[in-house]
Amino acid sequence: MFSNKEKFKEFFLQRLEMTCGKSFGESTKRDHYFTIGNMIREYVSTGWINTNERYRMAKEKQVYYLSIEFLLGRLLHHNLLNLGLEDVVREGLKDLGIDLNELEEIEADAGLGNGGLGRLAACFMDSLASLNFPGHGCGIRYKHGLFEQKIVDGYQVELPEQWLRHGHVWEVRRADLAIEVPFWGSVENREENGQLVFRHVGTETITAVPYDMPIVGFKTETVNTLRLWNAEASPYPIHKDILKYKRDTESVSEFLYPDDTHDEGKILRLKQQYFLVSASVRSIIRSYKKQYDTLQHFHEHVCIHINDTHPVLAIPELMRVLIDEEGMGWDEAWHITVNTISYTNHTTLSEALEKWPVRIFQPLLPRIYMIIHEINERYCQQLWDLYPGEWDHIESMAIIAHNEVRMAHLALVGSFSVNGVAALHTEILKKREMKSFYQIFPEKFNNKTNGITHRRWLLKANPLLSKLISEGIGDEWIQRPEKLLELNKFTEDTSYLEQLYQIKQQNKERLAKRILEQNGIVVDASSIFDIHVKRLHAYKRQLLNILHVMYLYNQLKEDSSFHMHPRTFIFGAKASPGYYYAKKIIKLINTVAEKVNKDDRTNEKLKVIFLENYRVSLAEEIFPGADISEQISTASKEASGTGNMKFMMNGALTVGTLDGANVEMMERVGEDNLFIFGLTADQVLNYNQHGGYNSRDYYHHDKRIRQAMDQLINGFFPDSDAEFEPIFDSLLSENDQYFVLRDFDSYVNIQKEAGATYENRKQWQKMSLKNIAASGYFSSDRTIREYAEDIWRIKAE
Ligand code: 26V
Repeated sequence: MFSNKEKFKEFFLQRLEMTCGKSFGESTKRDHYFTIGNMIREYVSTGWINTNERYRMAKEKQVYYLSIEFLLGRLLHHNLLNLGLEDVVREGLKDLGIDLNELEEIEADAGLGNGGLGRLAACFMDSLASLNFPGHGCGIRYKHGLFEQKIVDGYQVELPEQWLRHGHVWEVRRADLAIEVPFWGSVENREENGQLVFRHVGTETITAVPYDMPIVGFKTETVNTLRLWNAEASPYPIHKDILKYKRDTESVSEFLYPDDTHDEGKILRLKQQYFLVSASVRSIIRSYKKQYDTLQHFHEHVCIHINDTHPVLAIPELMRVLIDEEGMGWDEAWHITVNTISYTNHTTLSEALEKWPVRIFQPLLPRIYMIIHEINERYCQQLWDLYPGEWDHIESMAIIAHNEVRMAHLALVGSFSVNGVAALHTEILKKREMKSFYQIFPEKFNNKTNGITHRRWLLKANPLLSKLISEGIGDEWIQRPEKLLELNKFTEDTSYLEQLYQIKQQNKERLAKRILEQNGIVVDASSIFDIHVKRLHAYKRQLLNILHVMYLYNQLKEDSSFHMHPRTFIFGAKASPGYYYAKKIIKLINTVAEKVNKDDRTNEKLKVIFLENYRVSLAEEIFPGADISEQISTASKEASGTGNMKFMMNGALTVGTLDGANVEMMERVGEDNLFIFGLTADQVLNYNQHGGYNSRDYYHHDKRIRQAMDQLINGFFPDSDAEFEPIFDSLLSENDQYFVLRDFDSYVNIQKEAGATYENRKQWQKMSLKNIAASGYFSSDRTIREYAEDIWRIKAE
């Protein structure tokens, strides 16, 4: 049906009538979108069946990537591109008067994630399939993905996101493969043939129904599976209040990260985690048993990867199945479990390290709790042998202590591999955060620097640049992104550099158009587009950026000789609904924007834009239009960052600290080709350990800082009363935990240098080209190959 344009049109019109029950004349854009989507999904199904068949026959080792988040974004264009069908479909639709780009805009983002961790999972899915690895995803089919952000009066307002409202063409419901997941109840034990046997009774069960999505590799036959579990009421409920039971049950897959400030929310989150893990582990074992008679060699054929600690209950769940359902002894089950599970750590922030109160955990998951308790007992015994008498040390490493279950400790003990996501992050894990674990399990620790799929973030998001690259070095880079290095031969080629510049301008115009549509503000594409997009968090220091903007504004107002190249500061960020401070920063950015954009004395030079509802599809328009990429986290706090790589691949220059993967970006592109400033991780960690930082000194001795900070509280922003006092206090009375004031001067200087460099057009383009050339290393294809080889030990088909 896609062999040529004419055939495609014929099928399309036929299918439109069949699926929508309308004539072409009556049909809407949405009907067109769904028709195309359905056609593609069906087209893919043969490859999907064949891939599964191949995996079954070949008995190759499989990896399952368990993640509480999959931030996929839109799939129509992505699938067309990977299948090599884009041209036929675009041309065919054009003949019918339909614009493919408009249809793409109809698709809702599958936004089942909150930030880097979820987007990484999505990039990994693409690389696994594109490299023909037998790797599948397991997640939750949230009814509402990450909230939709509206900005009202400068404040963030959250609306429930509705990606499933019109149905989702890329999923297939597999009710026949549903799994019952038990909660609550109690554990009975009795002796059978001289062995203690456990039974979990009096449970309330939730039915996990899989929705499978095909993950289409780029120009390959491989179609892997992303299985998302939907929570539904059991078909045979024994409850009196059926409606309440149904509501409670379905709530498990209703929202991503429900509010956990109260016990009810905590229970729901823990339920989600066990729901994902139990359904996934048991469905993995179910397929395994179709091929193998015993589970004794399970770990040689299956790897279960846990993306951060949210799916860590896969460890006790696998133990439970092996012991309670398969009748295995503890030691054998433990051997298999530890050798099946691998774990990635994505953050060292202590507030993000999960801990569950035993009073919540034990009643909800009594059998799982028993198993964790036993794991802890045996492990603490080992610790005792290693560190006799050192109670405090043992307690600090225990899995259960102070009436809490520590999920990261369970992951460290129950897996064979623990990896960080950038070299610096892994070193910090080994030397500091997880030092005591590294001492006893050094062989488990390894680094896998993150990557991004260059197919979505360059080939799809930036077609103009992709074309120029292919004209320069051929199109082999699409299969082998490390070939982008060949672009370095153009660093002295004025004509090539000029084309690069023109493309950047066109992408900036496109972004400017989006800004005009969304914000009603005209921005000048000849200004520097300086962009800061990521989740809003104090450590990511959007505050440092906006204080610098305030400083520039003050300079422009006060010093008529102050020169700066015109700049448009663009922000995009969602704050967690309960994160009060982060929401204040959003309000501050919008308040500054309001003032600065309206000031006719300065707004030729300085504009501030807050793009609401930052998400994957918007990001795809933002990265290609960036000149400067803001990666300014307090050193040591950002585990890796992946936005930094997307900017780099699209030719933006980084203004950044030596944090996360920025360090490796610098090593690859050379320190002259980005703008590095601020404290190093060692300096920050040193301050944290030994003190010695007093933010007041910076407030008192630096006029620029004092002026901008005073403006937060002195009525400079009309109607804002005490609005920004918490920000002022965090910097002063709370001694500026993230070293914003400490790094301010060095940030101002590097920004000045970046501005001056931009005015040397050729120099800038040369640096930009070198960044694109060096970005190939940060393709997730490289990352996935490393995981496949060093951790999962899987082979490409
Ligand atoms: C964050 C949040 C925030 C919202 C409420 C619930 C919740 C639960 C867990 C977390 C931890 C998120 C960890 C994370 O996303 N880490 C990011 O992982 C990226 C991929 O490895 C990495 O590039 C980023 O540096 C790191 O922050």
